[in-house]
Amino acid sequence: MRWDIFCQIVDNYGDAGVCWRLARSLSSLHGQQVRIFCDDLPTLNLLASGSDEALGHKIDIQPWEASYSNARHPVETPDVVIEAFGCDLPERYLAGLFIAPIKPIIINLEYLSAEPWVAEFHAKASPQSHGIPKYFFFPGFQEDAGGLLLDPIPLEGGQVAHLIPQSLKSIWLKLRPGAKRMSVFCYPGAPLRKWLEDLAGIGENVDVLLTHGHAELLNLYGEKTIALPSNIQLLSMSFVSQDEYDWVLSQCDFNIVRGEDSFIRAQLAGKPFIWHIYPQEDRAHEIKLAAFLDLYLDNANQELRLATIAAMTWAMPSQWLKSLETWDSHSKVWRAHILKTQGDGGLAARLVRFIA
Ligand code: TRH
Repeated sequence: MRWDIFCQIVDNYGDAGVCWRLARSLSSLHGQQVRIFCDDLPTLNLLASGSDEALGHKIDIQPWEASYSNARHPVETPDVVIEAFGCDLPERYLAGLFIAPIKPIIINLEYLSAEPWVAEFHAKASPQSHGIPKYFFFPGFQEDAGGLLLDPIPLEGGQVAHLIPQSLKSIWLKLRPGAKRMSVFCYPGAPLRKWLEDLAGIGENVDVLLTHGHAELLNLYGEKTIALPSNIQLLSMSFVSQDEYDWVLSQCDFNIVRGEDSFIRAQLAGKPFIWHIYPQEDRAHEIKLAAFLDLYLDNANQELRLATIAAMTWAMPSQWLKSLETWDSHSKVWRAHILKTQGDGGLAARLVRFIA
């Protein structure tokens, strides 16, 4: 089937990251024909770069405007149109669909949430005045929700430790044997400086991998640069491919992630993590975080519950790092749980089945 994915980039990398990961899955795992219309090609190409060549050719990346039909090139009517994160389809593209002999199905792909109400709204029709069938599709953890976008499922860290990506070889040589290893991918509002200073106070050797742009966040190269004792080594990474980022997450003892896609990747890495959830004015993000922790800590003991909730609400590491080992084993149980509940192929597979 032919799929048109509309990807409107609000900010950051997630919109492009999720759309590219979905396109990869539909194309490589489900043999679908995929076209992406995006209003910020440099960001999408950044996320697409690093994926294997063959795939890059199979997925047709187009600028947003290319979706407007014109005299010379009427729209090739797809079978499915995805409005990623509820973006609005261009009027001129829709007009092309109105005259199309065979109408596609429109899918409004929503943001991921662990909140229980998601399953109620999932797969519900959204009647449109133009008569083209449209449905809500809610990603989610619950059985009767739209599932999680997991593809490609990364191998467990231990199995790939020796496969150091070329782009990371120079950094990996600087890592200290026996030192704990952490990666950081958070929003500017995180109390990162205070957090690292508190971590330093614990006295352990920790190598901290700062993902792209976080060294600047810490003003590492500016005047008031952060002065940390030598037991903390800060290493600044460039932006790596999605699969290389998966590898980094799998090789760390602890990860700080954010948004939506890295949030899922951290869980698949089977390692303890902080989810720096995308802050929303009405503090709705706090309810989203609590809903996830209810699922994530469902069968956790009191010590781990308190440690994880403290960490995820930015309590300083000295208050919870002692529970890291317990948390690590819990993370592996949670990874297995995710893979089991998404054993049907997760979001991409459920989408294909929903359309069939
Ligand atoms: O970049 P984000 O903060 O994206 C956010 C969220 O999607 C949020 O839901 C949305 O509302 C907001 O954008 C507008 O975080 P996220 O979702 O983790 O996306 C980051 C993507 O970048 C993910 O696909 C992983 C990828 N990535 C790399 O490929 N290489 C890297 O080096 C890093 C650090 C990330």
